[in-house]
Amino acid sequence: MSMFCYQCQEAAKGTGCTGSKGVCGVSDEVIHLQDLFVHLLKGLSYFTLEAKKNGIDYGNANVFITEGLFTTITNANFSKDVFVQKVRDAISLRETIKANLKKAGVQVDLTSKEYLTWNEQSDEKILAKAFTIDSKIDAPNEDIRSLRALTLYGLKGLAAYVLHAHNLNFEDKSLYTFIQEVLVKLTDDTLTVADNINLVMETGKFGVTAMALLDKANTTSYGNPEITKVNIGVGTKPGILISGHDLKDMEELLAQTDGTGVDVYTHSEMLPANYYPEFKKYKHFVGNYGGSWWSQKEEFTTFNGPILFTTNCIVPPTSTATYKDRVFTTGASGYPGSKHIPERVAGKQKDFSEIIELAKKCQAPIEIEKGEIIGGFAHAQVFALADKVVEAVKSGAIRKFIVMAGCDGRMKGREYYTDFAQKLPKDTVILTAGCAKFRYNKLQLGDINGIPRILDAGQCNDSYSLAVIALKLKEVFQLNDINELPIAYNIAWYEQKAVIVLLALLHLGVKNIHLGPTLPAFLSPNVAKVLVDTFGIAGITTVDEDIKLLVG
Ligand code: SF4
Ligand code: SF3
Repeated sequence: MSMFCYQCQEAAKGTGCTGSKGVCGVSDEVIHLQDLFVHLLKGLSYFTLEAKKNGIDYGNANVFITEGLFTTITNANFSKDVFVQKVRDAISLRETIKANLKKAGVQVDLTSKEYLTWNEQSDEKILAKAFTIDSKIDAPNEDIRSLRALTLYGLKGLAAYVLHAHNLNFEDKSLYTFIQEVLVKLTDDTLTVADNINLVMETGKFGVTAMALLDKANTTSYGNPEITKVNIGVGTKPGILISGHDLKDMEELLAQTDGTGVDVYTHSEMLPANYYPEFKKYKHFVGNYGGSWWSQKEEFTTFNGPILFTTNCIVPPTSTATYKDRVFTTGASGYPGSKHIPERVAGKQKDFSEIIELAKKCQAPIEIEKGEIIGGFAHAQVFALADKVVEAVKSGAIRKFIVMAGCDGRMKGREYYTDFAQKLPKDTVILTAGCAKFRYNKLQLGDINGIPRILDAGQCNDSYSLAVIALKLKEVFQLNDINELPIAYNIAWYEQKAVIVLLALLHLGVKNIHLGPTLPAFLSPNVAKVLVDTFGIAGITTVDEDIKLLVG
């Protein structure tokens, strides 16, 4: 069976990737293995929930299922061996929980559903089975299929945020249980279209909980992000470039490189690490190198030193890429041929010594740009400026805020976002989070009474901060509805973290979000219509038209 994947914005021809390779470079084997793995996670979730109900041991299923979903996010893990092993581990954990249930005399449903029972261990059998899975989320009704896709992809984004919080020892057990309940519900053919719409909305609700938890984990561990001028030039020492979203990895890399003569730079979604007080204390933390994820081929070449991926987005290096042997992965990320830094064992840090030793033998990075970018406008920092902001709105100095959070991507049409930012009237302020910002965060857009016209809250999960700011403004201006605020939404999406951010905003009651550069391929015409009719979701048109519509 041919692979089919339509989980990201790059889905081929706007419908889905088929054949032997996705547009992102993932192989059909990996896509099939991911589908088999998610299929088995549904069975594992079923038994885990039964065990929970009966107070029976379910091992590390909470973290295993959450981390498992995270590894299937676009551009996170390209390694066939990783997924073959994950399939094996899912089966073995499921069988252990089943045995525990049996021992305790609990009767469980052992129907013919094969994800509850399928049990093979050899690489060949696992791969052969993977190719029999229909990669479309299995349901004959196209609207149910579409809603299941929307839920599953949102759930993957949610799982990523829950795992980052877990890495910082912050947990909310109800989130693990919710993930498992949803996975089981995605197999329930008795659920109607209306039930599946509810499931989508519930996922948004738990998305808010997950982002709030991660916000608490990040700010408790590293302090509240503060206004920061981030250096985008280079130093004279060799460096390590750290990409992705995991701040625990950032912490341990900074601690282990301290005093070694090796500098640390952030790349893409790790840029906001520069805003945290706890990381700023390291003198060898030089700043940020390069732009967003898709420009990595050129930037990794000139960086000269090792690169550590803590999560997505990896672009497969070409066979002639000179930086290939300098790429390391850790956590949910993986790439065949790249060295993977194993998980931390209890009470110990991850061991980054191999990366540090390699860095010492490398040249310092080549300068590709100079100057500074400003960021750090998460909720606490914006609240500290609240008087100034409220005054600027009341006086009319700020006419409108435009939320331009989300993802960046390599599609040419995304130049739209640079043009849009540039052409916005000078009495507007952009609120951003996620890697979408790299389309405009180096433009000189000036400030309004000392308030920069681009306020970057942080990573994609820090979109939560933007929601907190909006709710605060609603309170200050004594409005009944968040939609009465002078805020418009023009969001860019690429992968599944943006899906959970979108569902979280819908749960908070935000209406009239514009979503681009294209609408998801997994929305059926009827589901798209529900989103348009209920929430006023729309696509993008031209820069001029959209500015007229959003700013007036
Ligand atoms: Fe295609 Fe996106 Fe799936 Fe990659 S993740 S195979 S680009 S739809
Ligand atoms: Fe970017 Fe991949 Fe989505 Fe965290 S790093 S936002 S695309």
